[in-house]
Order: sequence, then C-alpha cells, then structure tokens
Amino acid sequence: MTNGNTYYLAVTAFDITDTQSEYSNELQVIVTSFETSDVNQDGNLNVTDVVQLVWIILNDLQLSDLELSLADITNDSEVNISDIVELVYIILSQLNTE
Ligand SMILES: [Ca+2]
Ligand SMILES: [Ca+2]
Repeated sequence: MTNGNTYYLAVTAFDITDTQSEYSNELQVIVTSFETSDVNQDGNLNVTDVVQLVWIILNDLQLSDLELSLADITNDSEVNISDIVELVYIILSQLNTE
C-alpha cells in the first residue's frame, strides 16, 4: 500500500458456529500518516492499521498489553469489529480536518 492512494475494503467474520456474517459496507480509505491508535506500531495511522486490526480479529490473535491498548480503540477491553469501525472513523475524520 502506498501513501496517497485510495483503497477499498470490506469486512466479514465467522461466529463460533462457523456462520459467516454479511460483508460490511465497503469502506473507502485513503492512505496517509497519523500517530494515534497505531495498531501495527509503524509510526503512522492509516489503512494498514485497519488491515492489522482485521487480521488480529479474524485470526483471534493473542495480544500483549501494549498491542491490546493500541488495538482496543473503544477502550472496552475487547478487540472486535467496533474497534475497526472506530479506527476507520478516526482516520476519515482526520482526513476531513486537513
Ligand atoms: Ca500504523
Ligand atoms: Ca474495543
């Protein structure tokens, strides 16, 4: 992924009975650089953090306290799709204030 490019993604998930959810609404994300909620700890807040968050959730990865604090955007001690939604909103809202 490259700074300044626009990417599209949609999210789906499986529950414990292996039922696949509907795909989320397609999200349009323009890659740019920010420094909060930096899930993949690369110094930038952008779509790669959204992708990392999706990867964490889909694979049910065990997170360190630091990773959990970065990935739990909503501060409810759980990493789930609500954190993805919040992260996307943060990215988009920062774009809109530039
Ligand atoms: Ca990042
Ligand atoms: Ca959360």
